Amino acid sequence: MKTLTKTEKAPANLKQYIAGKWIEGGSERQVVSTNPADARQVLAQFRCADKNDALSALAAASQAALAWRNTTPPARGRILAKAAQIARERAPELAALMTREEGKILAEAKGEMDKGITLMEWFAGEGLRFMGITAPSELPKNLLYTVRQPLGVVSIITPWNFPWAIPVWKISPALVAGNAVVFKPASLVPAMAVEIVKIFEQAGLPPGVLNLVLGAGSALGDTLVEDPRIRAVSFTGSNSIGQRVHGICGKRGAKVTCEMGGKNPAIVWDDADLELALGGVVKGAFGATGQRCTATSRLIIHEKVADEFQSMLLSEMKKIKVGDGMNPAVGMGPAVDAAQLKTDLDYIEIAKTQGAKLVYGGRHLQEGDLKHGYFVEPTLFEGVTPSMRIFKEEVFGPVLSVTRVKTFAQAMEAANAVEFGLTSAIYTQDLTLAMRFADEMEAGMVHVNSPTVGGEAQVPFGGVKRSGVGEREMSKEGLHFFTELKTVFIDYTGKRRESNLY
Ligand code: UN1
Repeated sequence: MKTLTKTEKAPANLKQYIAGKWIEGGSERQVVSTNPADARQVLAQFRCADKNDALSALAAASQAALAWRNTTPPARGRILAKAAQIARERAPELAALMTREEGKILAEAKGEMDKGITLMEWFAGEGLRFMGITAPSELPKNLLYTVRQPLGVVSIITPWNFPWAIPVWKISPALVAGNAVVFKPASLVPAMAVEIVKIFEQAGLPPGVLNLVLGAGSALGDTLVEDPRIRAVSFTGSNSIGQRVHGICGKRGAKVTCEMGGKNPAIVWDDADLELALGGVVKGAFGATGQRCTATSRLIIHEKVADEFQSMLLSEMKKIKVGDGMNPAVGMGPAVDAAQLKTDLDYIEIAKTQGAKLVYGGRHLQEGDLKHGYFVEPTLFEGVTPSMRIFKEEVFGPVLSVTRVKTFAQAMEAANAVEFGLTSAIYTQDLTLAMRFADEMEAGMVHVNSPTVGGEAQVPFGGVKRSGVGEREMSKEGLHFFTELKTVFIDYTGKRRESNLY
């Protein structure tokens, strides 16, 4: 353990939240979380939860679920509305915490706070729209209707790259639907997770309805996926883990949604407004240091505008100042940790070895104070072909590869030539091409003249192919995932029926 200098704030000592109590984790393992922009800054530390803690959290959730399911959806929605209000008041402070803990620049952290708050508000409103249908019956004097009911206990497993918005967009629908939650965030962002739970606690959520376990997925994950009390698992993270989670849930018949990787293309066509495309591609590729599953990682460009666009891109990339995201002049923050930095640098080497041409960037930045963080340059490769790993595999870093094409058919073939299918973009003024793209693109989300990133509370978010399995997130679909649908038949004839048609 390092000694603190006088000016340094002592790192927060984080706890688990089980059955409404903040308790020390039972594992011997201690995790220390540091600022990725300057790893000398220790932000927080915690003793990990062990399997027994996960089981206690499940027991607490099972117990609390009984009373919680009998509260009304509007009442549950009001707790979410209150949480949204608290979050809005605390947004500036929480955005700063997010930047220190995850590394994204402050403007992006503020954007993420806003997005999560909107999601809370939207799901709060869903408490008043918790509707089924009524349907006509084949039989006279029969009422047919559907009702949505809570599942019971659900587990929510979240990544580090959106430490506020992703937990919020899973926890909010789970709660308003009447479920009790065990929440396991990524170990790299524990402080943000604790703040999320505190907000719900302060908003009046009863003890046991939301439980937090902090610790490694390798130690807790199996319990939080396999335990028969868990009726649904909502996971966002890597493909390897997602496939495992999906397999286990499938076997035991639990609901599951896994939101996984992406290798999202942006097509820039010869008639595109190149300035508009430039803004979108830069934001999509280098925003959040490329650490989002919606990042633009493949630029597929018409050869006629390729030289011009590439030189525009280059001069824009040179302007991106890399550094500590708390500095307002900085345009791109660090990789989240040493392992992600290594992955970025490894992929840059692989791309070179496989014959892609490095046009810009590619270096680990270590000048001056940067050496204390995990900084890599925004990076551009050209001459990338669909057989190269840099074309096919998710890097999760600020690395963009360029592929030139001559025809729209070639562009579509390249765009769809990967195993992922999360999101996509096309820049064109041609309505026919835009519509063909919307039809033919194998992705859960399609953008025309806007970047691949982002999503809105009221519409579904998620992907096809290896990017996702299970229900979409956000919107009604995101809420419905956390419910069981029941069909009710009420016969009010009041006398014996001679025959039943069905
Ligand atoms: C966004 O692009 O704003 O992990 C959301 C991710 C996605 C969320 C992206 N689940 O990057």
